[in-house]
Amino acid sequence: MQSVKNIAEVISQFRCDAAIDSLEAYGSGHINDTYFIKNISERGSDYLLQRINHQIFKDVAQLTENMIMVTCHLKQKLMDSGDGDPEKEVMTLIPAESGKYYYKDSQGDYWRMCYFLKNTRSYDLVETEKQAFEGGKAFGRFQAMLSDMTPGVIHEVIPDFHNIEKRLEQLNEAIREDRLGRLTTVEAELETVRKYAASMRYFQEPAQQQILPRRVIHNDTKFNNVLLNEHDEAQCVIDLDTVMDGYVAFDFGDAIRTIINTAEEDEADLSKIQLNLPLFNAYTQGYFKTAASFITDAEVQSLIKGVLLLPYMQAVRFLTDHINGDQYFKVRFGGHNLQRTRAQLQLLKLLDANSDLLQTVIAREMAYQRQHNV
Ligand code: ADP
Ligand code: GN1
Ligand code: MG
Repeated sequence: MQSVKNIAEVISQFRCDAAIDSLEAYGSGHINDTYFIKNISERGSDYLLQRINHQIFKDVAQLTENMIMVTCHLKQKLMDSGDGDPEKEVMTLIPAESGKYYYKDSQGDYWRMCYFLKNTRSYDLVETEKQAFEGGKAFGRFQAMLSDMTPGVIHEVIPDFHNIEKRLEQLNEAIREDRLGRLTTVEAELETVRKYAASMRYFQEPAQQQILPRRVIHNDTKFNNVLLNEHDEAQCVIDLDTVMDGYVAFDFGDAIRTIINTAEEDEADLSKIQLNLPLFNAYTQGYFKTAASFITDAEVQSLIKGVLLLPYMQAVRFLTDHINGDQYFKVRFGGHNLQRTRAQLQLLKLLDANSDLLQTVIAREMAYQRQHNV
């Protein structure tokens, strides 16, 4: 945690009118540090300041360039269509005095600032079908608006981010090193990971790679990365650090991972992890409402594979980090990453057991959208 003095100094480096009333640590992300800056004046803007995790995002200039490219593209789309408010529906970065959209302080930490969108909120756990439906609409629309962006223009700021082969290699590397001697305590989890490995290769297969278009996607569609307004309507997709090329099923799967689960991502009591099917139906409906305009049949077929892959990949990443000594994800207690791993593997088992049913819902909702010609 930074000192408030240091943060005030950082804030002064950005071109904003913030007369600070209060400053509070904000959000529940696992990577960056986020602070909410409340303006003294009710009419003035509030801001969000973020310390970028430079260990993970090694090239902050490229990371920022990605964000600018994506937010400009989205704002332009809204302006062209006249359908929406670019200020409210797309995040806006604030330039620093240097003109760059980030600032490096004397300690070598990187910071960025954006407008805080008033009267919005995000949810770690989805509460209602309306929220799920609106979340689906938001992420589907986000993909739709980026679907004409040329893949390849966005920097790959974290290489092989959703490449399961590489993630399993990283796990094997951690196992070989076993720096902290944790291996003997994770045998059951490793067995489950190995059992599913072969079935998780769908997006690695040349046959799929030929028919599935690479697109600019969000890559971190946890439900708390969409802001809903005071009426729980979709307003803005946030947390654009990981926007990179990938398959649309990754975003669908990662969203479902957090929406369908009745418990938190790190639930210790595995019996509390259940599938909330009405929320799945609602998200899928909302998603196709906005994604039907661009998504191909092959992509629709692949969505269920994303639903299984993303909790699996997340479990592999949490387990790797646990074995490595918790170097990547923030942890709140010893064994946190292992607890997260167990929760994700439990979720995966339930999703796998119900995958035919989920596939039926996907096909039904897509057919409905096509019939109603949207
Ligand atoms: P992290 O990488 O830590 O997840 P986020 O960019 O998702 O960081 O921000 C953390 C939280 O701050 C979000 O879940 C959301 O509640 C809130 N937030 C982020 N950006 C904005 C914004 N522009 N306006 C209002 N709230 C925001
Ligand atoms: C991290 O920062 P946050 O919490 O939005 C991670 C995602 C994971 C997620 C799991 C850059 O996202 O990939 O899915 O935790 N971000 C990065 O909750 O690794
Ligand atoms: Mg976030």
